[in-house]
Amino acid sequence: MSDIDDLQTHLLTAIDAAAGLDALETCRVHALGKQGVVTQRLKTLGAMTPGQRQAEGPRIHALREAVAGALAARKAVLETAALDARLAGERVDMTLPVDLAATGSIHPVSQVMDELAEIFADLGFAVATGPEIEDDWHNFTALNIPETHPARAMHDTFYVERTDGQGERHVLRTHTSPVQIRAMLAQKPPLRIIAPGRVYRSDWDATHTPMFHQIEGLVVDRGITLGHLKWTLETFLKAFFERDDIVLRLRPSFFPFTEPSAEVDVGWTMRNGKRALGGSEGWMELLGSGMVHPRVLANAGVDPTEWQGFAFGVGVDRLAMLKYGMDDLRPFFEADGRWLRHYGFSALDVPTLSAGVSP
Ligand code: 2U9
Repeated sequence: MSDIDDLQTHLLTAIDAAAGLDALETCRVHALGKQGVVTQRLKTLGAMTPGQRQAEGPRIHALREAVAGALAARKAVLETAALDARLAGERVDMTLPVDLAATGSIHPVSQVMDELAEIFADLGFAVATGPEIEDDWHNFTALNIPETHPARAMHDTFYVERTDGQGERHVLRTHTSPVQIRAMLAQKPPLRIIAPGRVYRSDWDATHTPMFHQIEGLVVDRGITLGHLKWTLETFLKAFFERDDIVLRLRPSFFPFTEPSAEVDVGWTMRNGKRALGGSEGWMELLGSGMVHPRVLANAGVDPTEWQGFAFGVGVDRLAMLKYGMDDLRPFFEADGRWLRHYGFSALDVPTLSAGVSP
Protein backbone atom coordinates (compact mmCIF):
# COMPACT_ATOMS: atom_id res chain seq x y z
CA MET A 1 0.00 0.00 0.00
CA SER A 2 1.30 3.49 -0.88
CA ASP A 3 1.70 6.19 1.75
CA ILE A 4 -1.32 8.03 0.20
CA ASP A 5 -3.47 4.94 0.73
CA ASP A 6 -2.13 4.70 4.29
CA LEU A 7 -2.92 8.35 4.92
CA GLN A 8 -6.45 7.96 3.50
CA THR A 9 -7.16 4.90 5.66
CA HIS A 10 -5.83 6.72 8.70
CA LEU A 11 -7.88 9.88 8.04
CA LEU A 12 -11.15 8.06 7.20
CA THR A 13 -10.83 5.91 10.34
CA ALA A 14 -10.39 9.05 12.48
CA ILE A 15 -13.35 10.74 10.77
CA ASP A 16 -15.61 7.74 11.32
CA ALA A 17 -14.52 7.60 14.96
CA ALA A 18 -15.21 11.33 15.65
CA ALA A 19 -17.65 11.26 18.55
CA GLY A 20 -19.00 14.79 18.13
CA LEU A 21 -19.04 17.85 15.86
CA ASP A 22 -16.07 19.41 17.71
CA ALA A 23 -13.95 16.28 17.21
CA LEU A 24 -14.99 16.20 13.54
CA GLU A 25 -13.92 19.82 13.10
CA THR A 26 -10.51 18.89 14.55
CA CYS A 27 -10.27 16.12 11.92
CA ARG A 28 -11.20 18.57 9.16
CA VAL A 29 -8.57 21.10 10.21
CA HIS A 30 -5.97 18.30 10.57
CA ALA A 31 -6.68 17.10 7.00
CA LEU A 32 -7.97 20.05 4.96
CA GLY A 33 -7.01 23.13 7.03
CA LYS A 34 -4.37 25.58 5.79
CA GLN A 35 -1.61 23.47 7.36
CA GLY A 36 -3.57 20.22 6.97
CA VAL A 37 -1.87 16.98 5.86
CA VAL A 38 -3.93 16.75 2.63
CA THR A 39 -3.38 20.44 1.88
CA GLN A 40 0.38 19.90 2.28
CA ARG A 41 0.22 17.09 -0.30
CA LEU A 42 -1.68 19.31 -2.74
CA LYS A 43 1.03 21.97 -2.34
CA THR A 44 3.75 19.45 -3.35
CA LEU A 45 2.19 19.22 -6.85
CA GLY A 46 3.64 22.61 -7.81
CA ALA A 47 7.25 21.43 -7.33
CA MET A 48 6.81 18.18 -9.30
CA THR A 49 7.92 17.43 -12.82
CA PRO A 50 5.04 17.12 -15.33
CA GLY A 51 5.45 13.35 -15.31
CA GLN A 52 5.30 13.07 -11.53
CA ARG A 53 2.34 15.44 -11.44
CA GLN A 54 0.47 13.30 -14.00
CA ALA A 55 0.97 10.25 -11.80
CA GLU A 56 0.49 11.84 -8.34
CA GLY A 57 -2.09 14.58 -9.15
CA PRO A 58 -5.15 12.34 -9.58
CA ARG A 59 -4.22 10.33 -6.45
CA ILE A 60 -3.86 13.39 -4.22
CA HIS A 61 -7.08 14.92 -5.60
CA ALA A 62 -8.87 11.60 -5.05
CA LEU A 63 -7.55 11.64 -1.46
CA ARG A 64 -8.97 15.11 -0.94
CA GLU A 65 -12.35 14.08 -2.44
CA ALA A 66 -12.52 10.97 -0.24
CA VAL A 67 -11.68 12.93 2.93
CA ALA A 68 -14.16 15.76 2.10
CA GLY A 69 -16.89 13.19 1.34
CA ALA A 70 -16.25 11.31 4.58
CA LEU A 71 -16.33 14.57 6.57
CA ALA A 72 -19.69 15.58 5.04
CA ALA A 73 -21.20 12.14 5.63
CA ARG A 74 -20.01 12.01 9.26
CA LYS A 75 -21.24 15.58 9.83
CA ALA A 76 -24.74 14.65 8.63
CA VAL A 77 -24.79 11.62 10.96
CA LEU A 78 -23.59 13.63 13.98
CA GLU A 79 -26.03 16.51 13.32
CA THR A 80 -28.98 14.14 13.10
CA ALA A 81 -27.87 12.46 16.34
CA ALA A 82 -27.48 15.85 18.08
CA LEU A 83 -30.97 16.94 16.98
CA ASP A 84 -32.49 13.63 18.09
CA ALA A 85 -30.80 13.99 21.50
CA ARG A 86 -32.03 17.57 21.89
CA LEU A 87 -35.59 16.67 20.94
CA ALA A 88 -35.52 13.76 23.39
CA GLY A 89 -34.22 16.09 26.15
CA GLU A 90 -36.83 18.77 25.47
CA ARG A 91 -39.70 16.33 25.36
CA VAL A 92 -42.65 17.58 27.43
CA ASP A 93 -45.50 15.36 28.51
CA MET A 94 -48.47 17.67 28.04
CA THR A 95 -50.73 15.23 29.87
CA LEU A 96 -48.85 15.51 33.21
CA PRO A 97 -50.78 17.40 35.94
CA VAL A 98 -49.53 20.98 36.62
CA ASP A 99 -48.16 21.73 40.07
CA LEU A 100 -49.84 25.13 40.55
CA ALA A 101 -48.35 25.62 44.01
CA ALA A 102 -44.88 25.89 42.47
CA THR A 103 -45.81 28.50 39.84
CA GLY A 104 -46.05 32.30 40.12
CA SER A 105 -48.63 34.38 41.92
CA ILE A 106 -50.99 37.24 41.09
CA HIS A 107 -49.58 40.63 42.11
CA PRO A 108 -51.71 42.48 44.71
CA VAL A 109 -52.23 45.35 42.22
CA SER A 110 -53.66 42.92 39.63
CA GLN A 111 -55.79 41.28 42.32
CA VAL A 112 -57.21 44.64 43.48
CA MET A 113 -57.77 45.78 39.86
CA ASP A 114 -59.80 42.60 39.28
CA GLU A 115 -61.75 43.15 42.50
CA LEU A 116 -62.56 46.75 41.48
CA ALA A 117 -63.63 45.76 37.96
CA GLU A 118 -65.95 43.14 39.48
CA ILE A 119 -67.49 45.58 41.98
CA PHE A 120 -68.03 48.35 39.43
CA ALA A 121 -69.33 45.95 36.75
CA ASP A 122 -72.07 45.06 39.24
CA LEU A 123 -72.93 48.79 39.48
CA GLY A 124 -73.19 49.07 35.68
CA PHE A 125 -69.76 50.61 34.97
CA ALA A 126 -67.80 49.63 31.85
CA VAL A 127 -63.98 49.58 31.86
CA ALA A 128 -62.35 52.24 29.61
CA THR A 129 -58.67 52.41 28.69
CA GLY A 130 -56.45 54.85 26.79
CA PRO A 131 -52.83 55.71 25.93
CA GLU A 132 -50.17 56.19 28.63
CA ILE A 133 -48.35 58.74 26.47
CA GLU A 134 -50.79 61.62 26.16
CA ASP A 135 -50.89 65.01 24.52
CA ASP A 136 -51.07 68.13 26.61
CA TRP A 137 -54.69 68.83 25.66
CA HIS A 138 -56.14 65.49 26.86
CA ASN A 139 -54.02 65.35 30.04
CA PHE A 140 -54.37 69.00 31.11
CA THR A 141 -56.21 71.55 28.96
CA ALA A 142 -59.46 69.60 28.49
CA LEU A 143 -59.52 69.02 32.26
CA ASN A 144 -59.54 72.75 32.94
CA ILE A 145 -55.86 72.83 33.83
CA PRO A 146 -54.51 75.66 31.63
CA GLU A 147 -50.81 76.25 30.85
CA THR A 148 -50.33 78.66 33.73
CA HIS A 149 -52.24 76.63 36.34
CA PRO A 150 -50.18 75.61 39.40
CA ALA A 151 -51.77 72.13 39.21
CA ARG A 152 -49.50 71.40 36.24
CA ALA A 153 -46.46 71.89 38.44
CA MET A 154 -48.17 69.91 41.24
CA HIS A 155 -48.41 66.87 39.01
CA ASP A 156 -44.60 66.59 38.64
CA THR A 157 -45.04 65.70 35.02
CA PHE A 158 -42.66 63.54 32.98
CA TYR A 159 -42.36 65.12 29.54
CA VAL A 160 -41.69 63.08 26.40
CA GLU A 161 -39.51 65.12 24.06
CA ARG A 162 -39.98 64.60 20.35
CA THR A 163 -36.84 63.64 18.46
CA ASP A 164 -38.07 65.09 15.14
CA GLY A 165 -38.62 68.59 16.58
CA GLN A 166 -42.06 68.56 14.95
CA GLY A 167 -45.49 68.90 16.58
CA GLU A 168 -46.26 69.40 20.24
CA ARG A 169 -44.63 67.94 23.34
CA HIS A 170 -46.24 64.86 24.90
CA VAL A 171 -46.44 63.72 28.54
CA LEU A 172 -46.64 60.45 30.45
CA ARG A 173 -50.21 60.75 31.68
CA THR A 174 -50.28 62.09 35.26
CA HIS A 175 -53.76 60.66 35.92
CA THR A 176 -56.25 58.42 34.07
CA SER A 177 -58.63 61.39 33.54
CA PRO A 178 -57.72 61.77 29.81
CA VAL A 179 -59.30 58.33 29.30
CA GLN A 180 -62.65 59.78 30.39
CA ILE A 181 -62.19 62.81 28.11
CA ARG A 182 -61.63 60.41 25.20
CA ALA A 183 -64.67 58.33 26.26
CA MET A 184 -66.95 61.40 26.34
CA LEU A 185 -65.69 62.53 22.94
CA ALA A 186 -66.30 59.04 21.50
CA GLN A 187 -69.68 58.20 23.07
CA LYS A 188 -72.88 60.10 23.72
CA PRO A 189 -74.09 60.30 27.34
CA PRO A 190 -75.41 58.70 29.53
CA LEU A 191 -72.06 57.24 30.51
CA ARG A 192 -70.83 55.08 33.39
CA ILE A 193 -67.15 54.14 33.18
CA ILE A 194 -64.14 53.30 35.29
CA ALA A 195 -60.64 54.03 34.00
CA PRO A 196 -58.02 51.90 35.75
CA GLY A 197 -54.34 52.02 34.80
CA ARG A 198 -50.77 53.20 35.20
CA VAL A 199 -49.99 56.87 35.77
CA TYR A 200 -46.66 58.68 36.14
CA ARG A 201 -45.38 61.46 38.40
CA SER A 202 -41.82 62.35 39.32
CA ASP A 203 -41.94 61.36 43.00
CA TRP A 204 -40.18 58.66 45.10
CA ASP A 205 -40.55 57.80 48.80
CA ALA A 206 -42.32 55.21 51.02
CA THR A 207 -45.76 56.25 49.75
CA HIS A 208 -44.93 57.57 46.25
CA THR A 209 -43.40 55.81 43.23
CA PRO A 210 -42.81 57.45 39.81
CA MET A 211 -45.29 54.96 38.30
CA PHE A 212 -48.41 54.04 40.24
CA HIS A 213 -51.95 52.85 39.57
CA GLN A 214 -55.17 54.79 39.68
CA ILE A 215 -58.76 54.03 39.15
CA GLU A 216 -61.09 56.84 38.27
CA GLY A 217 -64.85 56.70 37.86
CA LEU A 218 -67.12 58.89 35.78
CA VAL A 219 -70.92 59.01 35.59
CA VAL A 220 -72.65 61.40 33.19
CA ASP A 221 -76.43 61.49 33.11
CA ARG A 222 -79.36 63.84 33.62
CA GLY A 223 -80.00 65.05 37.16
CA ILE A 224 -76.79 63.65 38.72
CA THR A 225 -76.06 65.03 42.23
CA LEU A 226 -73.49 64.72 45.02
CA GLY A 227 -75.94 62.23 46.60
CA HIS A 228 -75.35 59.78 43.71
CA LEU A 229 -71.59 60.24 44.20
CA LYS A 230 -71.70 59.53 47.93
CA TRP A 231 -73.94 56.45 47.54
CA THR A 232 -71.69 55.05 44.79
CA LEU A 233 -68.51 55.52 46.84
CA GLU A 234 -70.12 54.04 49.96
CA THR A 235 -71.40 51.02 48.04
CA PHE A 236 -68.01 50.51 46.37
CA LEU A 237 -65.99 50.81 49.60
CA LYS A 238 -68.33 48.51 51.57
CA ALA A 239 -67.97 45.86 48.83
CA PHE A 240 -64.20 46.37 48.56
CA PHE A 241 -63.37 46.27 52.30
CA GLU A 242 -66.14 43.71 52.86
CA ARG A 243 -67.58 45.62 55.84
CA ASP A 244 -71.06 47.09 56.26
CA ASP A 245 -69.92 49.62 58.86
CA ILE A 246 -67.76 51.70 56.44
CA VAL A 247 -68.52 55.39 57.09
CA LEU A 248 -67.55 58.21 54.70
CA ARG A 249 -67.00 61.90 55.29
CA LEU A 250 -66.87 64.37 52.40
CA ARG A 251 -64.65 67.41 53.01
CA PRO A 252 -64.74 70.45 50.70
CA SER A 253 -61.63 70.59 48.53
CA PHE A 254 -60.38 71.88 45.19
CA PHE A 255 -59.59 70.16 41.92
CA PRO A 256 -59.63 72.09 38.62
CA PHE A 257 -61.76 69.39 36.92
CA THR A 258 -64.53 69.19 39.52
CA GLU A 259 -66.83 71.83 41.06
CA PRO A 260 -67.72 71.41 43.84
CA SER A 261 -64.86 69.09 44.85
CA ALA A 262 -64.68 66.85 47.89
CA GLU A 263 -61.95 64.84 49.53
CA VAL A 264 -63.35 61.62 50.92
CA ASP A 265 -62.27 60.35 54.34
CA VAL A 266 -63.07 56.86 55.57
CA GLY A 267 -63.68 56.23 59.28
CA TRP A 268 -61.60 53.86 61.44
CA THR A 269 -61.89 52.37 64.94
CA MET A 270 -59.28 50.82 67.27
CA ARG A 271 -59.48 47.02 67.17
CA ASN A 272 -56.87 44.89 68.97
CA GLY A 273 -54.67 47.94 69.41
CA LYS A 274 -54.71 48.74 65.66
CA ARG A 275 -56.63 51.19 63.52
CA ALA A 276 -59.10 49.22 61.41
CA LEU A 277 -61.49 50.56 58.78
CA GLY A 278 -65.15 50.80 59.84
CA GLY A 279 -66.90 53.03 62.40
CA SER A 280 -65.81 56.62 62.95
CA GLU A 281 -63.42 57.03 65.90
CA GLY A 282 -61.01 58.72 63.52
CA TRP A 283 -60.69 59.59 59.82
CA MET A 284 -58.27 58.70 57.07
CA GLU A 285 -58.11 60.49 53.71
CA LEU A 286 -58.78 57.97 50.92
CA LEU A 287 -59.90 59.49 47.65
CA GLY A 288 -60.80 62.63 45.72
CA SER A 289 -64.08 63.36 43.99
CA GLY A 290 -66.57 65.97 42.85
CA MET A 291 -69.13 67.05 40.31
CA VAL A 292 -67.55 67.28 36.84
CA HIS A 293 -66.78 70.94 36.07
CA PRO A 294 -69.23 72.23 33.40
CA ARG A 295 -66.26 73.51 31.39
CA VAL A 296 -64.76 69.97 31.34
CA LEU A 297 -68.06 68.53 30.06
CA ALA A 298 -68.18 71.23 27.36
CA ASN A 299 -64.53 70.60 26.40
CA ALA A 300 -65.45 66.94 25.83
CA GLY A 301 -68.47 67.78 23.67
CA VAL A 302 -71.13 67.24 26.38
CA ASP A 303 -73.75 69.99 26.89
CA PRO A 304 -73.53 70.94 30.62
CA THR A 305 -77.01 72.48 30.58
CA GLU A 306 -78.47 69.07 29.80
CA TRP A 307 -76.01 66.64 31.44
CA GLN A 308 -74.33 66.52 34.85
CA GLY A 309 -71.62 64.22 36.07
CA PHE A 310 -69.68 63.06 39.08
CA ALA A 311 -66.13 61.73 39.10
CA PHE A 312 -63.71 60.27 41.60
CA GLY A 313 -60.13 59.10 41.69
CA VAL A 314 -58.24 56.78 44.02
CA GLY A 315 -54.81 55.16 44.14
CA VAL A 316 -55.10 51.40 43.49
CA ASP A 317 -51.77 50.68 45.22
CA ARG A 318 -52.99 52.56 48.29
CA LEU A 319 -56.23 50.53 48.28
CA ALA A 320 -54.14 47.33 48.12
CA MET A 321 -51.89 48.50 51.00
CA LEU A 322 -54.91 49.30 53.19
CA LYS A 323 -56.76 46.07 52.44
CA TYR A 324 -53.83 43.64 52.56
CA GLY A 325 -51.68 45.36 55.20
CA MET A 326 -48.49 46.57 53.43
CA ASP A 327 -46.84 49.70 54.84
CA ASP A 328 -44.33 50.48 52.07
CA LEU A 329 -45.26 51.08 48.43
CA ARG A 330 -41.77 50.64 46.96
CA PRO A 331 -41.61 46.80 47.11
CA PHE A 332 -44.73 46.70 44.89
CA PHE A 333 -42.46 47.42 41.93
CA GLU A 334 -39.18 45.72 42.94
CA ALA A 335 -40.07 42.21 41.67
CA ASP A 336 -38.72 40.57 44.86
CA GLY A 337 -39.80 36.90 44.76
CA ARG A 338 -40.10 36.68 48.57
CA TRP A 339 -42.41 39.72 48.74
CA LEU A 340 -44.50 38.35 45.85
CA ARG A 341 -44.77 34.91 47.49
CA HIS A 342 -45.85 36.56 50.75
CA TYR A 343 -48.37 39.06 49.34
CA GLY A 344 -49.31 37.41 46.00
CA PHE A 345 -52.56 35.60 45.25
CA SER A 346 -53.33 32.28 43.62
CA ALA A 347 -54.21 32.47 39.92
CA LEU A 348 -57.33 30.47 40.74
CA ASP A 349 -58.71 33.06 43.21
CA VAL A 350 -60.80 35.00 40.71
CA PRO A 351 -62.79 37.73 42.48
CA THR A 352 -66.56 37.34 42.17
CA LEU A 353 -69.21 39.24 44.08
CA SER A 354 -71.11 36.04 44.85
CA ALA A 355 -68.11 34.33 46.47
CA GLY A 356 -66.65 37.51 48.05
CA VAL A 357 -64.23 39.68 46.06
CA SER A 358 -61.12 38.76 48.04
CA PRO A 359 -59.70 35.26 48.58
C1 2U9 B 1 -63.00 63.83 34.22
C2 2U9 B 1 -63.51 64.72 35.13
C3 2U9 B 1 -63.17 64.64 36.44
C4 2U9 B 1 -61.31 62.56 38.75
C5 2U9 B 1 -60.91 62.93 40.12
C6 2U9 B 1 -59.69 63.10 41.97
C7 2U9 B 1 -60.71 63.94 42.28
C8 2U9 B 1 -58.55 62.81 42.87
C9 2U9 B 1 -56.55 61.57 43.28
C10 2U9 B 1 -56.80 60.50 44.26
C11 2U9 B 1 -55.49 59.95 44.72
C12 2U9 B 1 -55.46 61.08 42.39
O1 2U9 B 1 -54.29 58.79 42.81
S1 2U9 B 1 -54.44 60.07 43.38
O2 2U9 B 1 -53.29 60.81 43.66
N1 2U9 B 1 -57.69 61.90 42.47
O3 2U9 B 1 -58.43 63.41 43.91
N2 2U9 B 1 -59.79 62.53 40.72
S2 2U9 B 1 -61.81 63.97 41.02
O4 2U9 B 1 -62.00 63.62 38.18
C13 2U9 B 1 -62.30 63.66 36.88
C14 2U9 B 1 -61.77 62.78 35.98
C15 2U9 B 1 -62.13 62.86 34.64
C16 2U9 B 1 -63.36 63.92 32.76
